[in-house]
Amino acid sequence: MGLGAPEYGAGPCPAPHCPVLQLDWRQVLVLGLDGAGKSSVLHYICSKTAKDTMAPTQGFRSARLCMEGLEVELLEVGGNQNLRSYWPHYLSQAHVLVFVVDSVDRSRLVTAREELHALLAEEPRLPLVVLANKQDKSDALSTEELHDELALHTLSGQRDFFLLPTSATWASLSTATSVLHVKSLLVTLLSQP
Ligand SMILES: Nc1nc2c(ncn2[C@@H]2O[C@H](COP(=O)(O)OP(=O)(O)O)[C@@H](O)[C@H]2O)c(=O)[nH]1
Ligand SMILES: [Mg+2]
Repeated sequence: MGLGAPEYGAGPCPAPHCPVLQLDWRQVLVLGLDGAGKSSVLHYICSKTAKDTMAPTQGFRSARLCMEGLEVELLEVGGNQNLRSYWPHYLSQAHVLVFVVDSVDRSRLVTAREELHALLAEEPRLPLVVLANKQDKSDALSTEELHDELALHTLSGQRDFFLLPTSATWASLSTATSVLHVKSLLVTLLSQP
C-alpha cells in the first residue's frame, strides 16, 4: 500500500526470545511526527543499548517484546507527511496508542495536535499515552505546557490517558524521564482484561 518495505528483523529488538508457550498478543501503535523520537523510544524500550544515530523510518518498523505473559508488538509507522494518511488504518487492531511529541519543535506543535486529534476522533476508547519527548533538552516545553498546546483537556473521559515526560537517550535511561517508565506503564495498561 505504498509504504516502504517492512523492517521486520531490522527493528530495535529483532530477537524476541519468547518461550514456546502461547502468549496473549497485544499491539502498541507508535505514532508521531517525523523526528519526534519514535524509533529512539522503541530502541531503548527494547534493547537498552547505546545508539548514536537513528536512520529515518521509511514506512514502518515492528519490534516484539515478551513481558508479563504477553507478546507485545510495538509498531511504528513513519511520521512524514506522506505516511500520515496511513495512520488511521492501523488504529483498529491496536490496544494502546503511543503518540510521541518533540517537546522542542514548537513550530510543528499545531500539526502534531491536529494529527493527534484526528486519530482520537476515530477511536474514542483506545488508551492513549502521549510522550513529551526530548526532555533532556534545555528548551523543552514542560508536560503542563504541552497539555495546553495539544489541547489534551478536550479529551473525553472515555479513554485511559497518560502524558509522560521522556528522554529517549542513552544518558537518560537512569533518570526520571527515562523511557523505561513507558515500558512499565505499557505492561500495566496491556495487562488489563
Ligand atoms: N536529545 C534528544 N534527542 C532525541 C530524543 N529522541 C530522539 N532524539 C533524536 O531525534 C532524532 C529523530 O529521532 P527518531 O527516533 O529517528 O525519530 P522518529 O522519526 O520519530 O522515529 C534523532 O537524531 C534522535 O537521536 C530525545 O529524547 N532527546
Ligand atoms: Mg522512526
